[in-house]
Amino acid sequence: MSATDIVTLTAERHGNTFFATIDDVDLATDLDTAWNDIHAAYLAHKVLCLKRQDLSAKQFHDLGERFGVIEPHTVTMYHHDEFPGITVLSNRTELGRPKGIRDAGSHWHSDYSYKAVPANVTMLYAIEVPEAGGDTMFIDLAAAYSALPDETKQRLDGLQAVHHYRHTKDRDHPEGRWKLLSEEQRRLTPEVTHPVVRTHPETGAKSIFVFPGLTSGVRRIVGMDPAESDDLLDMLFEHCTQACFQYRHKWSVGDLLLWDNRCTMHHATTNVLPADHFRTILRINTRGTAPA
Ligand SMILES: O=C(O)CCC(=O)C(=O)O
Ligand SMILES: [Fe+2]
Repeated sequence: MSATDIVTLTAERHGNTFFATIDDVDLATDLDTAWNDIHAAYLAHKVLCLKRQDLSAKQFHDLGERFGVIEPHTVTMYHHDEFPGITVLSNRTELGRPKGIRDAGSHWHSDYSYKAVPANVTMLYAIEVPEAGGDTMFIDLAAAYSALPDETKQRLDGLQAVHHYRHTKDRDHPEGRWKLLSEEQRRLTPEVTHPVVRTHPETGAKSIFVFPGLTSGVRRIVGMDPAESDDLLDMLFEHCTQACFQYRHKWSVGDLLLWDNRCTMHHATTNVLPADHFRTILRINTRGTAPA
């Protein structure tokens, strides 16, 4: 295909308000011509699954660079040998050592929301997947915001929340992955403040931007009495996690799943994946902009 060909991809919507699959693109050969369509589909559907891809680490990395500046994962020990911007997620062991991160987040979260500048896109590319299990779940937080009563929207207007990496009330909780961090990494993850509702810089849509995951680290709403803050967060979390805003993805080898962290949250299920059900996935995310 020459660079002047126009590609019109077919995106099939699966969730009520978001999540589409594209089955007619081969990123190994068509990235230049398909890029504009992929980007438009990403903004329109929020989560995209590009089916049946067969990519080298470099080709996967090239797609990441189209989305922006690739940001290496906070946990550095599973970076890909050749491309540190790629992180390996896996429950395999190699030479007696874990090959990758076994569980990168079995709780509702948005990537790097604990940083002053959270992630923009996250991309996962499936190398091997189990026959059953290891699904990834998503929630459309723009749809969840739209469905709030006007009165609640007004109440949320202007509120800010404090986020802190892997904050848990119980510091010995087994999911408290902060233990893996060096002193230096801990120094790099201080508390940050973000608006409770953020406006998407490219589409202008508003989304809820607080996350209920046990370890995703929303500590409190700024300037609010702790009981009132807890009640408001609980109400928002219950609202967002209703089935009507969710979609659950079952993986196939070759799936390249990418999502917009500015208007969605996601939940791995690898914490309950049996140890002999192997799953190996390459991961990239790019740096976004400060939520506003
Ligand atoms: O492995 C998964 O299903 C998702 C992991 C995750 O949350 C991430 O890579 O950001
Ligand atoms: Fe994640």
